[in-house]
Amino acid sequence: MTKSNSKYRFSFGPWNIHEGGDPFGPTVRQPQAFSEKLKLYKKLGFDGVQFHDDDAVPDLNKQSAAATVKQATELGKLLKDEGLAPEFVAPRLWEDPRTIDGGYTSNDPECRKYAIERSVLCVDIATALGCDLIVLWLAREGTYIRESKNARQAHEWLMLAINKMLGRNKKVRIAIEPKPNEPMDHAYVPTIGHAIGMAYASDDPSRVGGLIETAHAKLAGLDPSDEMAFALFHKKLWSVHLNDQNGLKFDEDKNFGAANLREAWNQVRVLEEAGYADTGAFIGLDVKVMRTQKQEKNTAHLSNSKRFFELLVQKVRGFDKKAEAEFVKARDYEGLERMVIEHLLGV
Ligand code: XUL
Ligand code: MN
Repeated sequence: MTKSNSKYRFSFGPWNIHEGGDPFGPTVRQPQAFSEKLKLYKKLGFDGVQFHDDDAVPDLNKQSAAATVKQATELGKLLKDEGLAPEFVAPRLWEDPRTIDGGYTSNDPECRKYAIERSVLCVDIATALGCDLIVLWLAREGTYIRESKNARQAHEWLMLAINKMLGRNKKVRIAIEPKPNEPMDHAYVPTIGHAIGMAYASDDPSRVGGLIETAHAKLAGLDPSDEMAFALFHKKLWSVHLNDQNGLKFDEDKNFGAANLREAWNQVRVLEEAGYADTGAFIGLDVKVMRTQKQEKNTAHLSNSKRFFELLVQKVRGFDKKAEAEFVKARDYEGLERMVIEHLLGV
């Protein structure tokens, strides 16, 4: 159980401050340099920076591994000077021409080789940054049509890639970020149950866990708080991407709590009950500002989502636990629901 004075630490990725381009229209805001974005973290109340490998080292495909590691080491020092922690590094395996058909599960052995090499380099980047967590969002590891890949074989290839990363540095942990679809029709490892199944089959189950994104769980038709509880039961919830999602459509990355406040409350409730704040893991956000937002207010989604989370923490801590237990004992769930809704409405 999280203590009443436990403090949460917050993180986001530089891609969360973006220019508003979508598949149907161009960008609508000016890009901001990474160095400018870094200055915003503390101002907005965030202590952790989430990275893709090429957020940390933009030219990594064009230079030697040694130059990449050197650049990452320098960035690690800069972060330290700013009082920021690198939360995780994620290999970006979905933009290169060699990953058109996926990386680890591509049918082309040369492409699979590239994906593994890049992932091993990602481990080196994380190490140089002073960070022990790799996040794996398996973007294109899946299919547009079932017949294009052998799914059983694909899981062997996924396992091979995970084991290669585990072998590269014995201190590194891997958190799989499951998502059921988009950009693929069906992605492999669509839920946290699948991810944890992979963890136990790996060379070192103690170093493979998960990151749960609210929107991804909802796209799988699942309740995000139960997904989190499942991972917490296995002691494998190593980060979260809190956001929200309005039904089954594209991955919206809406503000935390903005589509379904009660589901957000339940996510906070599960994290509080499990003592998440005291594990030292971050509350990561993966939120997109609305395309309509003007340049000068392009970080409102970050401060707002953080605020909604903190207000819900207060709500969870202020809930009458004794009355809750009495309703449960009496099996009066109508009464319990009324108390929850009134509490959320501030009645
Ligand atoms: C994609 C997604 C990614 C991961 C990091 O839907 O959520 O941004 O969080 O690679
Ligand atoms: Mn995410």
